[in-house]
Amino acid sequence: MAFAKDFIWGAAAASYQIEGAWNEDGKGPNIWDVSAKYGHIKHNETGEVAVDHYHHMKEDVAMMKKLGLKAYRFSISWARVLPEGVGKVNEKGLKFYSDLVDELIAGGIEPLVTIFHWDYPYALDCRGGWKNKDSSEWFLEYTKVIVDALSDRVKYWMTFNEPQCTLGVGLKIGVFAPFQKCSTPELLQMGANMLLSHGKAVKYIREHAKQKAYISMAPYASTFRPKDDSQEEIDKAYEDTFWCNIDNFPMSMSYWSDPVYLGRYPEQLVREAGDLLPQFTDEEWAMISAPLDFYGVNIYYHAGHEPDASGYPDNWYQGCPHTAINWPVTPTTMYWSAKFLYRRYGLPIMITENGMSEHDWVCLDGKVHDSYRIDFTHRYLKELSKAADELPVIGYMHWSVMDNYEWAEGYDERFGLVYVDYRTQERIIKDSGYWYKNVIESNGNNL
Ligand code: GBH
Repeated sequence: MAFAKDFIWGAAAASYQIEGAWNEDGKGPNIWDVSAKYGHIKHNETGEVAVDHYHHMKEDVAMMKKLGLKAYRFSISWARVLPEGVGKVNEKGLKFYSDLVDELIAGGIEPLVTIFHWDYPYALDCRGGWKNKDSSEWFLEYTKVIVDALSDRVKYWMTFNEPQCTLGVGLKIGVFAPFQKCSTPELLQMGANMLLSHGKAVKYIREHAKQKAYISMAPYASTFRPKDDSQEEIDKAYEDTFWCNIDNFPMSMSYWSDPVYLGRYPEQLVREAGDLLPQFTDEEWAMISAPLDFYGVNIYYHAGHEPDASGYPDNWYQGCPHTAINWPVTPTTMYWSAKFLYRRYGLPIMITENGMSEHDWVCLDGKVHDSYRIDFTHRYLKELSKAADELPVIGYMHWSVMDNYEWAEGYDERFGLVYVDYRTQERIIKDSGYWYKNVIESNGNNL
């Protein structure tokens, strides 16, 4: 079992979850800034301060160096760069990311940029957000600004983080900002605008990046586990994994990935949506499905079917290990997700997120002994290593580099390799952080 010599070991975070400084240096408000505190989120917690990464950036990059990271995946706050979403550029905001990139490169850490990780500018939301027919042009304008400013140093670009959450969780079930419950025709229109945004961004990066760019999306995997090793069960799990119809499309994998990687909508959706399905011109399809360089994917746990006679879905059982946020520990999702995604889309896989939440605390000796996170990551990485023996896997980003704002869960759930005391902003590397450093140093050979 071996990972490639140039395997990219890293960790990830996202702007709204770590930066804070929500109204400083000219930043405009985003949809979380304006609504998180009004009863949608546990304890009404917000990212106004978060872990104040905006003011601790150098210290945080130094910490990443200490962890031995080879890469850091972060996202850019659209409204920090363009306070109104379009129009006037906020040079101070842009400089923050430029400085971050410089700091990373000086520390030997590869920057991986996520263009959009959920913090949509409020000014654009007021103009209808993704419903607006101009929304893909807005996304393009934003992409231009950051690509022009950073592509001399940034090689890796991911357009959307988990578009399933933007459309499904934010706009269908209304659990994430902007907390809306839109109709099916509206969701199809918004999804189409997001796909088109992806396409326009990819085209711009390809034509204007100042060096060769490596581009992907970063959806999450919801992969079913085959009941046994027979080809029949494997095929069944594969079909279920990519199932997409008029009910589940926002949260499905294939609604996003089939257009982008295969140049078509999933068949069942086409049948069921009929005339409701927004059409693209040939030119638009060409942009949406322009070849990408790898398949980025966030992997947490196996999807489960409806509970059977046992009372449990098939990703769970009585006494099943689960993390603090109540997600089952299912390491084989690493293997099966990589297998299925490679079978369908044929591109090298990069794990753009994987990790677990716990309610860690600082022990009497001043350290954070998170043995469960070590065991969790060890198990998942062994499955990834098994996949890497059978297909190209190019990198792994642990979620998260440090504890942060866990969206609707507020600050209760801790995902970091580094503990943060939210009262003092003190950072303490957890046992898992030191363990991960050893994994990186041995290129995974000690797993
Ligand atoms: C990611 O969300 C986010 O990118 C990140 O910002 C967040 O902090 C982190 O992970 C931890 O939550 O179809 O049954 O398999 C992950 C949220 C987890 C939601 C996996 C969908 C799969 C459901 N996703 N989940 S299933």
